[in-house]
Amino acid sequence: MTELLSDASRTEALAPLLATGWAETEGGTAISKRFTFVNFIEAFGFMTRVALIAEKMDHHPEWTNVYRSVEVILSTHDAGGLTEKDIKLARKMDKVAADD
Ligand code: HBI
Repeated sequence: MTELLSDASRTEALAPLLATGWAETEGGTAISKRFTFVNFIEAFGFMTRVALIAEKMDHHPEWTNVYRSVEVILSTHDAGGLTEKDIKLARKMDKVAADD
């Protein structure tokens, strides 16, 4: 099972993600971000691409789509909080969103 991030590695890993719009949820067990696209098709395309990546990683986002925005929450349920898997998926999501 993937382990929770230590305080030091968590701080280091989170800094660049917080700079791109990710935020720690209350209690610190997850990170969240709202991605906004030009239209529904772009938003759904993002979700489709991320779904393939998530399945490959065996790590799945909690997310909601409303029209052209996608609200994402990442946490490792098995570990009860943030792990390297969440950090990796967050980085990949930022890449997919930027790659238009
Ligand atoms: N996705 N976000 C998230 N957190 C998990 O703990 C998790 C998952 N996807 C699959 C998964 N765990 C499985 O490895 C286990 O439930 C077997």
